[in-house]
Amino acid sequence: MVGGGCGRCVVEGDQEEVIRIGGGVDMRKERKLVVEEIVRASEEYGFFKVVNHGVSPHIISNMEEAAFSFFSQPFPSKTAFPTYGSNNIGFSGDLGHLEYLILHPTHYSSLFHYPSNFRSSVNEYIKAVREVACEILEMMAEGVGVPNTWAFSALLRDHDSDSLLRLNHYPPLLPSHSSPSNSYNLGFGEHSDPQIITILRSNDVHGLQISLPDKGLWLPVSPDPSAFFVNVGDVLQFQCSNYCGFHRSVLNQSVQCFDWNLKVMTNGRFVSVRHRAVTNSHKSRMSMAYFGGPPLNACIVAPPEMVTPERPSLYRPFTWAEYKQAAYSLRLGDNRIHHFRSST
Ligand SMILES: O=C(O)CCC(=O)C(=O)O
Repeated sequence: MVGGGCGRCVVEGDQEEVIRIGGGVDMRKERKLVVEEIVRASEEYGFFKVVNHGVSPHIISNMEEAAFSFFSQPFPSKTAFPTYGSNNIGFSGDLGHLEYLILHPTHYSSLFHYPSNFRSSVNEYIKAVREVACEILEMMAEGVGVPNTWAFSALLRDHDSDSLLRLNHYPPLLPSHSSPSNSYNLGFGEHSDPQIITILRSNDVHGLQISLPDKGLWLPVSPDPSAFFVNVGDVLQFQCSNYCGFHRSVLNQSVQCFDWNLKVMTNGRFVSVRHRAVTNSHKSRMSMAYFGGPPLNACIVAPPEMVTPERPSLYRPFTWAEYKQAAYSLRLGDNRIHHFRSST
């Protein structure tokens, strides 16, 4: 169990492995300890659980109820919403046993067609989880020694931040529909999240699995509806981010100061976690993933102070728009980070 009470787990297949990851990160603990735990987990797994995160259970249950009620509509009503999808994930032929709805928090007009109670549940939820994401990013910046701790979080707070909320509904899989050749059926195939950070939460139904770096094993993650799971995204793995000229004027900072302040990176110090969701349950599973992304024209580039002869820059500079386009044109499980390595 990742981030669970006992910190032990059994990995799928015949091979059993007990892995010590430790309990979930308790956000109410002394800040210094929280920072250390977050950095360690981000370096080792790119994944951790946070408890005592401060988001009201009321906000969470409203969002979950709104999501269940959306998915309980007849199929033709759901397909009337352009960002609703089922079974097809992305544009490259990936399939999964799920239905989903994508909501863009910064484009409030995209919620225009939804009932007002749905809209307010979404807006409240996004506001609350974005705060959690920003707080974590500020601690990460502090932990890796970035002088301005808002360096990462500013990308999510930016008016043009390309963040989104994805609601995934995995209906119960009847035994007659499950694949006889597999001990599991894929709800959402293996991938890493392209953005900076993901704040993920599910109802009390199993399904999420993470891949352990260098071990080739899948680790089932016990659900905990009172907690959030945090995925390090690809951009945070590379990251250093630096806004383009447009943003300089928006934030009204001196260019020199602004460049310095927003130069943040992990240059491969953190890893983005590969994960998947399986449907081996007879219960409906609902997951809600907030993906914190930078503005489209944010430049992702390693800053000189993090690049040394011993640790040369791993990735070439690129914009988030460029990376996003690559991510969307490849298969879900493809290694897209590889295309942005300095040597290619
Ligand atoms: O349902 C889950 O737990 C994972 C969902 C996921 O990986 C995604 O939406 O990208």
